[in-house]
Amino acid sequence: MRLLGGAKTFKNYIGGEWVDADSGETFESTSPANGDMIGVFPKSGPADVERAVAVAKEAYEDWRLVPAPKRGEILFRFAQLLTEHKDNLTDLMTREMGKVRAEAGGDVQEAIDMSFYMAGEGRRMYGQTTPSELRDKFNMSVRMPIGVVGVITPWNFPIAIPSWKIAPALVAGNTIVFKPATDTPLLGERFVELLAEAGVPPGVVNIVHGGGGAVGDALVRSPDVPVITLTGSRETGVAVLKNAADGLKHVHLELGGKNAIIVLDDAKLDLAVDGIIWSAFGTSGQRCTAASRVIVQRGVYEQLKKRLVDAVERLQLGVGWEDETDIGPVINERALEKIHSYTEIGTGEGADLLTGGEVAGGDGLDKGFYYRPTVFGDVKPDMRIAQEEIFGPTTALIPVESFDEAIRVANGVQYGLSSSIFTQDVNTAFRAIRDLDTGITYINAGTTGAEVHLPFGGTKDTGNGHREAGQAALDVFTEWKSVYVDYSGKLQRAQIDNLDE
Ligand code: UN1
Repeated sequence: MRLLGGAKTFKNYIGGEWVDADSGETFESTSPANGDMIGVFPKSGPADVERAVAVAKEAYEDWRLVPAPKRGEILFRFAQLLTEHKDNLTDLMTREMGKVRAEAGGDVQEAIDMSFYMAGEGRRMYGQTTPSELRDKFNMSVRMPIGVVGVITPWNFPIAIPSWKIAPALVAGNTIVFKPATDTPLLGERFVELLAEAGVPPGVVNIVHGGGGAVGDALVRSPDVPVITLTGSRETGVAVLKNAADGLKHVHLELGGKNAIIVLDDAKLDLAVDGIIWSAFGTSGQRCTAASRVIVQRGVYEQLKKRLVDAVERLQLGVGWEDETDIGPVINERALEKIHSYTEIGTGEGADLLTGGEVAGGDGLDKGFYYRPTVFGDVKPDMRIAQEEIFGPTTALIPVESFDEAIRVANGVQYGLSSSIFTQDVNTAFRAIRDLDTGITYINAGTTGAEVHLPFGGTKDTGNGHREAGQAALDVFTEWKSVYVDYSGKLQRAQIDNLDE
């Protein structure tokens, strides 16, 4: 096993072997916290993808026949290995991705939970048995694997999200070509190393490093990859869907969010402030589920604004591996520029910049990409900062008069991932559950914190109708087969020969 420290050169893993990119080209991974070099990785292209897809296709012929409980046992061992390596992976994540230690540990834990959960699916993967309309006939449905799955993952949950896709795909009997984000290749590589150590046979999981344009696109267009699963931006999702259309592929997309927390006049304000801080600024706001809007009923608006700004100004920016740090860096310079451009947009639109709004420097922060947690007040629902995904530590306070207006504003965006409401009234809470048009709703908690055994995903432009996590994930990675067994010994025609019964 490779150890961290010093710049090491890493490879693709194809057919059970560690290999360079066909072109011999490389790219570097550096820490967003302080610029340290993390490693050098193969800059792969279509030829590498083709090779990986070919071995994955071949490996599929055996893997699909391995009993699902046995496939599950390998995932169980993988979950145990993740547990053993949790500290090490957590530390690496604070360096390669930048999130703070507690959150990095949560990211790894999410993968442990998902792997144990999907290991159990190896002994469930329930189908249906139903009565037949004819005598001496037996009906059932079973889940069948599909083939090679192209897995394209983002950098913000570099261990958790690969597990959301790879664990269910594997237990169902598919094989994998995995392209991790170029900002977090080492975490992707460690993930695959541990899967191999857990006993995944050669060719069943392959990793090909490189950019979306070269590697991702080749996967999406490959005729031998019937399933693509992507977590990324709306723009990438639309391009993937278009490029996969000619192949009539199964495409699972988990895209953006513009998630809102509603705070009503009867809310417990300190609890709401805690929920907002956690959901808006955790992972430096770089979650699809981040709360980038806070919709506040007029009666508590001034009070909430004051308490929130006070709390935000106490947050400590720094490197993720120091215990006193509350907020780590954002992922790279491009992100920093995008986030700052939204501060300018918000100010230009006439929103009230209450705190933050600048790149943070001093105390060694200049070596990384740090942005001060930013809160805008008096934001109008149609302003760009209240409509577009920023993916950074910026949130917008939107005052409203009533519950109905709050729901209208919350739903008035193109995305529909997560939502939350703070209220003490149980009737109001249930109305919100009914009326908020999102895939996930929290009552008296922020917009983040999904657990692995319930469906994860969203409505509208957040995706294309699929869900990951829980049993719903199996729908992405399996095809239903309906089976009819006629043991009457004669021809019995459905819809025709049962009419006399
Ligand atoms: C994401 O941001 O893409 O509920 C995933 C949450 C985490 C997962 C977020 N458990 O925020």
